[in-house]
Amino acid sequence: MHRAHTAFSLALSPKAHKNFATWLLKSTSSQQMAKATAAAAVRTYNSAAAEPFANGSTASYVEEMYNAWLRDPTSVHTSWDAYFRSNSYTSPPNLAPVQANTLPLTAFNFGGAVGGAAPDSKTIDDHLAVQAIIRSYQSRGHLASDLDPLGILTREKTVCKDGLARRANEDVLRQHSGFLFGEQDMERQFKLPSTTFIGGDEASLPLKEILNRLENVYCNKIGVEFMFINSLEQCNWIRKRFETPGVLNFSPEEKRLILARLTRATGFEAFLAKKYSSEKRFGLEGCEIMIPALKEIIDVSTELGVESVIMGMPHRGRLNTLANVCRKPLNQIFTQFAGLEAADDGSGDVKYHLGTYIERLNRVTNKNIRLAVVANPSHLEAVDPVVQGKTRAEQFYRGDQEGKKVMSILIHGDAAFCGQGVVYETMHLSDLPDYTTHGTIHVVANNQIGFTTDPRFSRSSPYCTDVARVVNAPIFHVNADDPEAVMHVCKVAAEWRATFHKDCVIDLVGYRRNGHNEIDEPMFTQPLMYQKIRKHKNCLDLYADKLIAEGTCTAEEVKSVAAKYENICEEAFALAKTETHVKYKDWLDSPWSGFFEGKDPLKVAPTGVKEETLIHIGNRFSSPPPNAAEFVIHKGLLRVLAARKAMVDEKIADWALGEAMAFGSLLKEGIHVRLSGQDVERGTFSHRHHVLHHQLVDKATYNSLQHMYPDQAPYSVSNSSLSEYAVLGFEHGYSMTNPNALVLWEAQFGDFSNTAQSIIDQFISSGQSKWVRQSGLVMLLPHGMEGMGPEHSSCRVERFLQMSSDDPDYFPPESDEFAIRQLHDINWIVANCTTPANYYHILRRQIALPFRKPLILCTPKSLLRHPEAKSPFSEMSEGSEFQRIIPDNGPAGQNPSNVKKVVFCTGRVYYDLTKTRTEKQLESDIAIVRVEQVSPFPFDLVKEQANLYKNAELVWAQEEHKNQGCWTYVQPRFLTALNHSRDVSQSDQQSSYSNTTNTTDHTNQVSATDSDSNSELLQKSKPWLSRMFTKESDSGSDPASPASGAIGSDFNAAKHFHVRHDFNRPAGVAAAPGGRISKTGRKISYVGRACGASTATGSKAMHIRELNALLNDAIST
Ligand SMILES: Cc1ncc(C[n+]2csc(CCOP(=O)(O)OP(=O)(O)O)c2C)c(N)n1
Ligand SMILES: [Mg+2]
Repeated sequence: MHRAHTAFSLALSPKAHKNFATWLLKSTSSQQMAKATAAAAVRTYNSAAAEPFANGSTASYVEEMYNAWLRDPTSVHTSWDAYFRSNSYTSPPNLAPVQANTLPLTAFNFGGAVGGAAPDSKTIDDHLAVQAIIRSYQSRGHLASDLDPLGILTREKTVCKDGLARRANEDVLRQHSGFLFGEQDMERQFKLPSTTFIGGDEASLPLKEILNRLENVYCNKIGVEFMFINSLEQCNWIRKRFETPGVLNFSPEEKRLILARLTRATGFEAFLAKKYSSEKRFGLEGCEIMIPALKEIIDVSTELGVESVIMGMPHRGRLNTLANVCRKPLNQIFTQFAGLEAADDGSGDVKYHLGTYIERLNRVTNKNIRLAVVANPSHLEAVDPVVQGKTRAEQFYRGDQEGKKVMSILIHGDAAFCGQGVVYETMHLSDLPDYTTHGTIHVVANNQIGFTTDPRFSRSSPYCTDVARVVNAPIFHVNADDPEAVMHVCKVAAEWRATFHKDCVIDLVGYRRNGHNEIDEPMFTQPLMYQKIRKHKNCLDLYADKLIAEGTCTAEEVKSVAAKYENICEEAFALAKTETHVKYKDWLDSPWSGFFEGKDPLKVAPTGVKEETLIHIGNRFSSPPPNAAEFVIHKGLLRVLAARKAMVDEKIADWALGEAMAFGSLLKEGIHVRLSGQDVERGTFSHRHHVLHHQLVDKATYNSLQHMYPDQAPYSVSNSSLSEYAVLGFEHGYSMTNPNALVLWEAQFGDFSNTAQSIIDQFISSGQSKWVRQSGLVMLLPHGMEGMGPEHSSCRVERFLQMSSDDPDYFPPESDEFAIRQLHDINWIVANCTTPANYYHILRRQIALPFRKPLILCTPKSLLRHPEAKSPFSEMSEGSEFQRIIPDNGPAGQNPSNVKKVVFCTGRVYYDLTKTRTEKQLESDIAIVRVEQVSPFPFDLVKEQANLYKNAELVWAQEEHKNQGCWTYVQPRFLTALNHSRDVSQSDQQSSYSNTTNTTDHTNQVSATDSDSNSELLQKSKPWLSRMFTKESDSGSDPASPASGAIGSDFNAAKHFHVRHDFNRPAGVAAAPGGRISKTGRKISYVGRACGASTATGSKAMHIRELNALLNDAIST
């Protein structure tokens, strides 16, 4: 039905009508054709043509069909039968009687093979059927293609009426499966429609040949899914690439190259299996063709202009990719197996997660290429958006606006590709103007299993790749045991990307020869599949046999290529043995060449700027576009701009202005600023308004921050797709590329960041520790309980704080460099600013630091418009800086000895507290101190404040519940700050978020306890554990460690925890005996809500009651 309907639809437009006639007529003389098309053209202008439905010859033909069908449904072709049955056809009033000026089909003077007469209905039916069959193959041929190397899913061929066995079955051909053609029709010539290229130079072919060619193209080792693509041009492009005769012919040189690459891929796994038989490596066996496949994609892309490829991939085949695609030195890879300690900072990661970056000559294209594999966590697919962000950033910095020079390749497992939602979320970034990377090639290493689970139980979609259909990406399924088919698909994929700059997917259907890892037993769960696998020859052997049989190479050559590679491996293996340490820096995926060199690692550049700069930015930010007369701005926004201008004139800034000052001044200094997130252009709370929209012209916008200075850096602010996971991952990736950029992601409300939790846990908080990779990404998280109910109240700051790596029990040495050393040592910064000026400074400090740390910033909602939450320009101009703590500057601060109570707090509750204090007239009795930078904890300033108010009671007041907010983080740190001591109850381990250590993976550490040598290893990798079992008298100072350490020239923090600990110990302060100092000094108590399960109450009245209670409690003496 669909086919017939399509044919019919084609008849509707004059052009389509021509097409229709063209394919129907086998050999019409040009004159006849001209007559027919002229008639069609005339029809365009007659009254009938104005009808929205068909007319003319086709219409009358359809009507004839319809009438015949009404009389006897079996008298018409099954396609017409189905069509009319579907009620899709309604006879329009103008169809009968036939208009006098229309041309019935019989007016065509058929010539050539059809005898120069009007075609009979069988001829037409047969042509329609052939076209429908061609279309069926194109649309659904993949359903019957021979994709499974194990043959488990491969369907048997069926014998057609003509006696030939074919794969295309009912699923493919539907109503045409038992089509009317018999053997007698097989030699009949059929005109080929313009939507097929199987004919090559031939305009018509015998039916038998048509079917054979279609079988070969669509139901062989490649299954192409593309007919859902809405663009006819793209569909035709793909048809041409697969249907043109001879596309799968490879030259002997090409074949030998494939064989050589496959030999390396296979040899690498075999070598590792031989040398490290009990190690997990997540080998590629069963899908080794992925390596030549990636190389082919890179070769073709390089040939087409790509200079840099950024890859993201999971565990499977990762080492092989590093070795044979990136050409990472084999000895560096083998060193990872040796369980060596690291020579540099960081806790490291397991070998099959590490990234790399390599620049090398592509020998095939003779062009230089950069290859990066982005380090990834165990969380499958989490790296996808990170890779995209990094790619986008690299394109941006190279001015590669169309993605011609930089591209990304994402490699997936079959189970993860369909199972993980972030794949879908990432796909949806693919065509967004500010997020597109102009086409990603996705490669699925489809081994038809996920750990122990069959696809039958892990997905509801027919293919693991169906998610890609949503973005109209063509999907090329291919049997991984057919190297030439795979190479062809890869070539097409690379050309597709270069032509259309859209995503596409290669589904390499292979198998997994071993268990999930090399130690797993797959027969427990997939016995039948593995019986087959055990008998199945590997791809290399199959291909070598084929090439030998056809005479492309000899058995000796095959052997010698393999032996040569094994030699290379042996040499690298010997070299690896001489290594004593691994270096994490060798595994860095985003080196920042030049950034660290020549920098004083303890120097922060000033963050205040000249007042005239602030005024200039303020004036620009509050002005309409230069063509204001034509640009119609919303009246409400004119008021916003006017209010901004008034503030600038008064030299004060509210939140939005403070932010604009930070952005504008950085842009002036050549720092690219990129802000992304849901609705960030306006701002969720309608306070930002960076993009002004012309009220009468679509897409006419003005962004003043892009027009501050003629030579400024680019500013980009982008409303994102409604995804946190992918977008935060993307921005993290973006921030990895260039340290000289301020990249910010804003959550709509802070709580929504939890849907990006894997990015936060796996990348942002632990990335430097695991992968020596730094990022200065800023997360803006609206936070604060304002009676809006439990949602939207909390960014769950307690979780971020719990992941902060500063030691609660350790007071670092006090010096002028206290703050910067703390920042250097921690994994990220968590802050909650109460003033626009401090917000401005902390943003600028991100760039002023000589290193990069992620910044987690609780941002306000009501403070955006709070009359007191404003800062004078003097707090942002030269000489001013970020205040980690804002002391009480009122009567209490001026007369500290009279103060009875000091209330420490953070965030917006400060304004409630001061209001209550004023109401109660306790300004001299109670000091309120704001902790603006919560982590790393300002031990030094807290101590200073506590000393200032010697006689006062100390409390921490927070609006969040006791088990939430900052209390659990600040409490032990307050005790340490107040008593300058270490806690007794903790063992000696310094906090560190990344919970793996150095080079040895966790499993090995656990099993290591079995042997003496291994327990030594354990002691090395977990010194705190061994210390727990030493006598107290042994655990004093470590004579080998310096009493105080200077940061080395390369500014790596001391590499091992015990060294770091001693390095941090204040000079002259001896370690406490056994680390046991009891805390008997001052205390801090908690004021606020009790513990709670939800972040806030749903009742506004209750919220106010609770808030008042805590304010009363805090502000009382
Ligand atoms: C988000 C996430 N959930 C669960 C796991 C645990 N896990 C590791 S590998 C794996 C199976 C992956 O299967 P597939 O994607 O097909 O890749 P394959 O291992 O078969 O190459 C699972 C469930 C994980 N790593 N990440
Ligand atoms: Mg799998």
